[in-house]
Amino acid sequence: MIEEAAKLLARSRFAIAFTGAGISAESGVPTFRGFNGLWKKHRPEELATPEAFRKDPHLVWSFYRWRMGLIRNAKPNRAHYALAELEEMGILKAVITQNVDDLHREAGSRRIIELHGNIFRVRCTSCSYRENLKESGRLDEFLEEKDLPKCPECGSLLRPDVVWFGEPLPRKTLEEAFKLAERADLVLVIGTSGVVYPAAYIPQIVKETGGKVIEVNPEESGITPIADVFLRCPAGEAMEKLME
Ligand code: BV8
Ligand code: ZN
Repeated sequence: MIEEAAKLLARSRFAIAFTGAGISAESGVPTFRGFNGLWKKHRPEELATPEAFRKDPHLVWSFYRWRMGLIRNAKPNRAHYALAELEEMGILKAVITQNVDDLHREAGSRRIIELHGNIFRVRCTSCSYRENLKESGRLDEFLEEKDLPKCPECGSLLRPDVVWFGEPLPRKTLEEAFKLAERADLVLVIGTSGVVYPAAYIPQIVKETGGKVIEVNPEESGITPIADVFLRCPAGEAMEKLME
């Protein structure tokens, strides 16, 4: 199977990657399913919503501060680095990710489409203020804070700059991702359960426009039925073998 996947990759003219929480599992970042009950008995789907934030912003902010703390200590793994290398080699044209953990950027990928935002960016609930806490160097102080973070421009409540369940994805980002999927003749799908929409349309668009689908996942997923090659193994191991 690996040989077949390697052949498809070598023959591709416009390959893209589509990644989910599973690619960061080996970096120690729990997947959404991995979280269940992990954080004070809450399920992420309950917390990653505008309703939860309206009802109890303290609870949602402590969930995101806890996750930011966890993710900032995580390092990219072999799978992230392999995608950055494939981009270097001119084989991979872009990484479209559902993840908010910044690990593709840390691994050196350049063309990254973050469909669901980035956990290190915050934005104001009223004005257009946005801040990337890693770039502004305010991440530590932000994580130590216990109070609700306020906008330095207008004093309103700040929120994580991620897309919550029930919220639309940024139109421009989604359009760019769909255009890449239409152009792609191959999509490398790594570590996603393929149940979250509209992100999960990406591999389907590649398939419908005549492209090939290679999936890397230790379990079957919503994408497996359309996969041309299904590598049933963890991302790090599969990507290492693919790069040999
Ligand atoms: C939208 C950012 C419409 C936040 C995320 C009913 C009510 C309300 C909405 C809906 C509904 N039914 C459907 C919907 C739509 C909903 C949706 O799809 N829900 C699902 C749950 C059914 N979608 C939305 O709400 C989207 N918005 O539809 O808006 C709209 C339009 C106009 C106007 C108004 C509204 C927004 C979805 C974005 C949600 N935000 N993240 C944050 O991170 O805090 S999504 C979040 O969950 C993650 O980003 C991830 O993408 C997703 C799933 O989490 P996981 O399952 O953990 O991760 P993943 O799916 O990647 O699965 C892990 C996989 O890895 C597994 O398969 C596992 O086997 C594998 N794995 C494990 N270890 C490894 C591995 N693979 C490789 N190697 C390993 N080592
Ligand atoms: Zn503001």
